[in-house]
Amino acid sequence: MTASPIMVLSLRRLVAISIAVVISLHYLLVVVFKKDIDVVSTVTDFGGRIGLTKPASKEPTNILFSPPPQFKQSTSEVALPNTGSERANATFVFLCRNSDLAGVVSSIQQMEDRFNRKHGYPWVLLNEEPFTEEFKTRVEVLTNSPVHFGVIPPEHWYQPDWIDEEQAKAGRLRMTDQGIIYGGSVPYRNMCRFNSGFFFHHELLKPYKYYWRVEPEVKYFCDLDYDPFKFMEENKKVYGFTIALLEWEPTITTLWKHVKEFSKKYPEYINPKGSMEFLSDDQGESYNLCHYWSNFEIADMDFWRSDAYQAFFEHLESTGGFYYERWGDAPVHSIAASLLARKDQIHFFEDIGYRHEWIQHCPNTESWWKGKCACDPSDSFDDHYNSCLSRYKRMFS
Ligand SMILES: Nc1nc2c(ncn2[C@@H]2O[C@H](COP(=O)(O)OP(=O)(O)OP(=O)(O)O)[C@@H](O)[C@H]2O)c(=O)[nH]1
Ligand SMILES: *[C@@H]1O[C@H](CO)[C@@H](O)[C@H](O)[C@H]1NC(C)=O
Ligand SMILES: [Mg+2]
Repeated sequence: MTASPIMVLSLRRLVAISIAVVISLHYLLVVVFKKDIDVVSTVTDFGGRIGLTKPASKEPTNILFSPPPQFKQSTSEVALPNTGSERANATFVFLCRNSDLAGVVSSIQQMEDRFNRKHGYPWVLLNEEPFTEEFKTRVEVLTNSPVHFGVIPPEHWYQPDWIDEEQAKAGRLRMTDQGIIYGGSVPYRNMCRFNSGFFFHHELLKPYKYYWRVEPEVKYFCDLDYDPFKFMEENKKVYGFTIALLEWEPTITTLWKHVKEFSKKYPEYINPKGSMEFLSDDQGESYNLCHYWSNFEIADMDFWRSDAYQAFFEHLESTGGFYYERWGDAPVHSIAASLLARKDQIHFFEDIGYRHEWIQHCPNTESWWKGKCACDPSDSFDDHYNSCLSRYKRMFS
């Protein structure tokens, strides 16, 4: 079949239009890409990254072979006037194993996307054994911020020799029989003790005051349009949380007894403006099991480094309870923050949407819209009967 004159005409027109479109697209792309490249080079100038060279930010000779997209991740947003000097004295802290890699990558990427890409806070990853090269590379590609990988000194990690292993083993067997999660695990106890008493002494964390604790496989649901570290700094906060809940009693059977001993021994460390009401429903006689869930924490390491907390930790440590029972760092941190800090120094980060299996906090209404939160505001632990949030809120009403 031959083409009719009309079809030939429209074919010519089509070719002409196509050429015009291609030419204008080319110019458009040149302008757009050039803008990106300029921004990237500005970003490199105030250098968030230490020790890693950024891909060339020079004008590429051929625009079509400009840097691949992953190197342009931080363009317009980083160009906002948030330079190094505007950062708080703070870092992320991530305790993890090489085997946690997939969950680590997922958590860090979310944190970068939701918050840190605009700020450039450093990351500190800690492990009781060295991270593998693969691990480091997979993490480093996720951020333009400095990433520090550290090994934990053995004395900060392993069960001390003075612990009576027979007694510790009996405790583990008992908890295994009771069906308590990680009840039989020694590494889990090492982890809880390290988080309670040692992480903030690590060489890589010494230069910082505030930290945000991150765990593998967690979710950050919302964009953050402010800097929680600056918030902590400006408001002199000591401890920030998103989820508060009840502890499993069999894991901390004698903990409260030792806390009461500590209070008697060191009354000078107990803060008169503290929040015993959060911990106890009978003025301190018994523990109501309420604690802040420590897999999310934004807190002040100088508080953990203080004489008061050091005395508190030393007192608990001397009882061996981290190994004879299974004391979590969450109740330990929470009890200390409640007794040694003023209650107004403990902050509920209501606008940070967060999930650690199987519990989540999803902000409601206004902050949900503002933060573009990828969670269901009606699916939030806040009002659950095992939540301690109402107890926290009651202290301020
Ligand atoms: N390096 C290292 N990190 C650990 C070890 N055990 C736990 N962690 C880390 O410590 C944090 C808490 O451990 P998790 O296993 O998440 O404990 P959890 O949050 O109470 O329980 P699940 O998340 O429900 O398993 C996480 O960041 C882990 O990656 C360990 O033996 N070595
Ligand atoms: C950050 O905080 C730590 C701990 O308080 C302190 O030693 C360090 O000097 C601070 N750094 C800056 C730059 O203020
Ligand atoms: Mg966890």
